[in-house]
Amino acid sequence: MTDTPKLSHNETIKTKSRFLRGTLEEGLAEAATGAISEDDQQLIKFHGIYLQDDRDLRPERAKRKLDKAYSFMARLRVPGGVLSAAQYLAMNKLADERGNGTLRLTTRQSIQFHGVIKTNLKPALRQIDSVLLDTIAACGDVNRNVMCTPNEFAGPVYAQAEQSARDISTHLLPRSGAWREVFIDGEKVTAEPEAEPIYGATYLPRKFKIAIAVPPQNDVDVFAHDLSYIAIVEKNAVIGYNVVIGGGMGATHGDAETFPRVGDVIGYCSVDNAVAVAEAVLTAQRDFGNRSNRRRARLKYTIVDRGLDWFVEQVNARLAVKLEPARPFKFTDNGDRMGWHKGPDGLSHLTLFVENGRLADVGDWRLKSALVAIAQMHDVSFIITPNQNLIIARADAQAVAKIEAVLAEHGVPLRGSVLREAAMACVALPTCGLALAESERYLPSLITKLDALLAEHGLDKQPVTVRMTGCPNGCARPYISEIGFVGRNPGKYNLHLGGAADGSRLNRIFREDADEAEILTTLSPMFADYAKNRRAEEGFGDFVTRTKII
Ligand code: SRM
Ligand code: SF4
Repeated sequence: MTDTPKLSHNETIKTKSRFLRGTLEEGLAEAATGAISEDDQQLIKFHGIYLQDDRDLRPERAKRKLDKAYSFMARLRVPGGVLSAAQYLAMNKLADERGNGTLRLTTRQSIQFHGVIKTNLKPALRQIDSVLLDTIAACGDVNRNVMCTPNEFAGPVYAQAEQSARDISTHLLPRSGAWREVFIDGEKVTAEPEAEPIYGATYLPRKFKIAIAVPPQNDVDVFAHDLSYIAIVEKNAVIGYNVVIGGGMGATHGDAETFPRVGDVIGYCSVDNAVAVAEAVLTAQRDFGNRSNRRRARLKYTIVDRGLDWFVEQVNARLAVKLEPARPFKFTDNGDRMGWHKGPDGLSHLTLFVENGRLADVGDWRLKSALVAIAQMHDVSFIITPNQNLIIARADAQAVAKIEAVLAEHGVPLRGSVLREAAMACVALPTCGLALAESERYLPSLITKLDALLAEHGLDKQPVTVRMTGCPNGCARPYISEIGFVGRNPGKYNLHLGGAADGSRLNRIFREDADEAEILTTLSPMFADYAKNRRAEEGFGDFVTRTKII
C-alpha cells in the first residue's frame, strides 16, 4: 500500500470547479446573504476577490444576533503598477461608487478596493473591465501581480524591465474564461471543455509571486518572492536577468515547520528566455509542490524539502536554453526614489509619499481629491511603487508647477520624514480576517514616537526600514526590514531586528509580545549606541548584527 498523503480540501475545490466557476454565479445571485459559500470563497480568490467582514462591527452585531457585516475586497492585476490618468480616474470613481471611498495601494504595486457589497461586485468589475484593467489571478493558487522596479518612463532600462513584467504576467495568466463569464458578460466565452495549458485543471499548490528589480534599487525585495529577476545592464540596455528562486515571507506563530526565507540566485538568462524560465520554475513547482499541507505548499518549502540543486535540475530540464552562471550585481537599498526626478526625455516624475498606501481625504489632508484634480488636468501616468508610494509620471515643466500647487492646495506634503517614507504597514484591521493586531491604523503613531527617539540621537536623517504586519503572514515583508513588528495579540508585537538595508538578509526576533512601552524602551538605548558607535555608512540592521545585539 502506498502512503500518499491526503490532498488538501482546496485541491478538491479546484478539481470540481470547472476551471474556476464553481457555484459563483448562483452564490452571487443569492440575495438572502451578503456572503457566498465557503468553497466559493476559496474560488473567488482566483478572480482577485476576497470575502471579508468589518471586524470593528463584529462584537456589536454578534450582540444583536446579526450576520457579520460582509463585503468583498477586489484587487487589480497591474503588472509593474502602471495606470493611465483615465484608468486612475475610473478607479477613483469605482472606490466612491462601489467601495468604501478609499483606494489602497498594495505592497505588490496593485490597488485594493475594500467594502464592495455583493450587489456592487459585478458593476465594480465591469467598471474595471471598461478601462481595460482586470482582477484576474490577483489572488489564488496562480501567478500573482508581477512586480517591477517602477517607472518605465525613467529610461529605456526600466521600460525593458516593465515589458518583461508584462510579458511574464500575460504568459502565466489562467486561460479560463470564468472571470469574464461570471463577472462581466454572463456569457460563456469558450466552448467547454477548456484547458489550462500551463496550470492544468488544479492550478498550483499555492500562490506564486514574481518580481523584477533593476539594480542598484531592490525596491521590489527580490529575495522575498517565489521567483525574481535581477536586471543585468550593459550600455544602457538590459541584456538579461539573474534568476532568484525560493523566497517567501509567510509563517505561523509557534509552528517551526513554517518560516520566512530569502531566495537563492540560481543563474542567468537572456531577456528572450525570461518568460520560458518563469514557465519552467512555475511548472516545476506545479508538479512537485506540496498539495496536502497548504502551510507547506509554497516553492520555498519544495526547495528546502527536496534540495536547491535538485530543483534547479528540474528547471533546466524544462528549458531549451539552460541557465548560465549568474552575473555580478549590487543593490544599495530597497527604498523608493522619493521626490522629483527628471527622465532622459526631459519629463519629470514625482514619487509622492503615501502613508501605508491609503489614498483618502482625511480632514485638511485631501490626497485623494488632489490626485483626481491632477489626473483631470494632465496626461500623466500613475505608478504604484513596491513601498506603497505613488509616482506621478511624465510631467512637463508646466505640469510640475501645477502639480505642486494642487498638492499644496489640498494640504498634501510631497515628503514625509525619512523614517516614515520608507515604512510600510499591511492592511490588518478592520478588514483582514487574519489580523491578530492593528497595523495600518497603528504604525503612523508609532513612527511619530520612533522619529522623536531618532531625533534625540541626531539620527532623523538616517534611513532605517521599519515594517509592521498584523500577523505573521508577512504582507509588508517585515522579515527583511531593519526593524520589523509582527502582530501577536492586540497591542503586542514580536520585535524583529537586523535585516539588511538592501533587503538581502532576514532579521531575527529580539523580543516577543512587546507592547509600545517595551518597544520604545528597548529601541532607545540601541539608537544611542548606534549614534555613537556605528561605522561610516553602516545601516542600523548591519550595526545590530555586527555588534551582536541580535
Ligand atoms: Fe498578503 C493573505 C493583504 C502582500 C503574504 N494578504 C492576505 C489577505 C488576503 C488575508 C486573507 O487571506 O484573508 C490580506 C487582505 C487584507 C485586506 O483586508 O486587504 C492580505 N497582502 C496583502 C496586501 C494588501 C498588504 C498591503 O498592505 O499591501 C498585499 C497585497 C499584494 C498584492 O497586491 O497582491 C499583500 N502578502 C503580501 C506579501 C508581500 C509580497 O507579496 O511581496 C506577502 C509575503 C510574501 C509571500 O507571499 O511570502 C503576503 N498574505 C500573505 C500570506 C502568507 C502566505 C504564506 O506563504 O504563508 C497570506 C495568508 C495565506 O495566503 O494563507 C496573505
Ligand atoms: Fe492580514 Fe496578516 Fe497580511 Fe496583515 S500580514 S494583511 S494581518 S494577513
